[in-house]
Amino acid sequence: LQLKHRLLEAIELDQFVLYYQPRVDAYTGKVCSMEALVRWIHPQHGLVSPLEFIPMAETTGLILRIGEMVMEKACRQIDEWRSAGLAVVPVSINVSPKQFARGEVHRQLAVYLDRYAIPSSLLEVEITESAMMGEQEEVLAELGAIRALGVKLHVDDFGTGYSSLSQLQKLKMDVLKVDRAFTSELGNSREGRVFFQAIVSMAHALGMSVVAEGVETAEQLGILQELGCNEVQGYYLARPMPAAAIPSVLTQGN
Ligand code: G
Ligand code: G
Ligand code: NA
Ligand code: MN
Repeated sequence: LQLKHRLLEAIELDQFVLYYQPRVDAYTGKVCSMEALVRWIHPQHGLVSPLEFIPMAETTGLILRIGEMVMEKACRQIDEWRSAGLAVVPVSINVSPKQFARGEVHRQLAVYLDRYAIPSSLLEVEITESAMMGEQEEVLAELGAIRALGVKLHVDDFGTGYSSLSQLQKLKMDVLKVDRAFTSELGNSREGRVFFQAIVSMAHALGMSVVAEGVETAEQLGILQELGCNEVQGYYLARPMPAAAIPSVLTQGN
């Protein structure tokens, strides 16, 4: 209850910022896109991780306001970078299950893309498997409406839920982000590698691109290159960073 109250206050005082974590092409090392990750700048505690407030935001419904705020902040930031003449790469935002279930994400995307005059190819949406487990017709309608805008869809944390790759293909997901639990197994066991290899092969056969999350070592990156993984994200390549650090990443990487 206390956290809920403080979260509400934080929304009203606009105490949130977005950090950005680059994703790079597994072979060229070129920055091809990035993920927006929300942070709460708490007046006493400093930077607070979403792990500490997203769950509460979900149960209280405050995630609806935070989610829309994240969408607007990402669009405003993309507009600023474009106005500064930077070669902006697509930015993905995380959409939570409750937010997705509302069926309003596509309408909000249309509003902010229009307000900031952003090409829809520059904004992408990440959704977990569990968020797509609702009524199939409604899920299909919302995903279709998002895609109709030209916004690509990522399956976040793939492998932690129960969806099959064929289900994801029916939902026409564009990008499979393999959960970092599987990336961390890569150097440890033959099974880990075989498992990842199977995911990459099937995803490619079904027309989906593959991102490995949580890449922390050169060894993992090397294996992922052998497996044909498309893009990599993780501390080994780049940590989430404040918006001010992004211009140098974009000019270096492109
Ligand atoms: O940035 P960090 O690794 O601390 O994020 C922790 C968790 O919070 C991750 O699961 C991430 O997906 C989630 N998260 C980060 N930013 C957002 C956001 O803007 N919206 C939602 N719904 N989740 C987010
Ligand atoms: O659930 P989601 O995939 O959105 O989680 C993103 C979170 O993962 C972010 O909070 C980010 O800080 C964290 N993250 C990004 N790269 C790495 C990594 O290489 N290792 C670990 N342990 N966490 C990472
Ligand atoms: Na994510
Ligand atoms: Mn993820």
